[in-house]
Amino acid sequence: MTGNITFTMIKPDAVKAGHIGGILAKINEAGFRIVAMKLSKLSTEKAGEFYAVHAARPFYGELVEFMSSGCIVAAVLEKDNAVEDFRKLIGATNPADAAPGTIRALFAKSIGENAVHGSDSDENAQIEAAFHFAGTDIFRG
Ligand code: FUP
Repeated sequence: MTGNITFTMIKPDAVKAGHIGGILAKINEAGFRIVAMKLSKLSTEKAGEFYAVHAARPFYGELVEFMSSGCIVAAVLEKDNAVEDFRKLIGATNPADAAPGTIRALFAKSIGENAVHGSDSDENAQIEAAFHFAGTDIFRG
């Protein structure tokens, strides 16, 4: 079943702006099934661990501070070709470059506060889902 799930977070900017419902509606309309979901808040340690791959990048400190600045919604989504299809649905990292109608074009403020996370590979989808959810909290069809 690898390839059929992706991991997403609705980031603190979008949660604070009241976009949880709007973003979940786009996710459902695009044919993804929510198989795990929770409102959560990352500690700076957890945010740092999640984004460890970016530790050497100049924006890492701001990214960790932002991602631990408020609540997030973490979710696992199921669909054929989930990773690639979800990346299309969310649009480019910088909302200024995101295609019209994508989640980032509709809801994101800036490259740093860009409304949603989406896994970039099947391997990372598995790792990221396991980072946030116990296997027993994921309800795959
Ligand atoms: P994406 O996979 O589209 O989320 O983008 P990346 O993995 O390249 O970046 C992860 C997060 O780092 C982005 F969501 C926001 C942050 N970032 C910046 O703040 N500045 C940048 O120039 C690039 C990324």
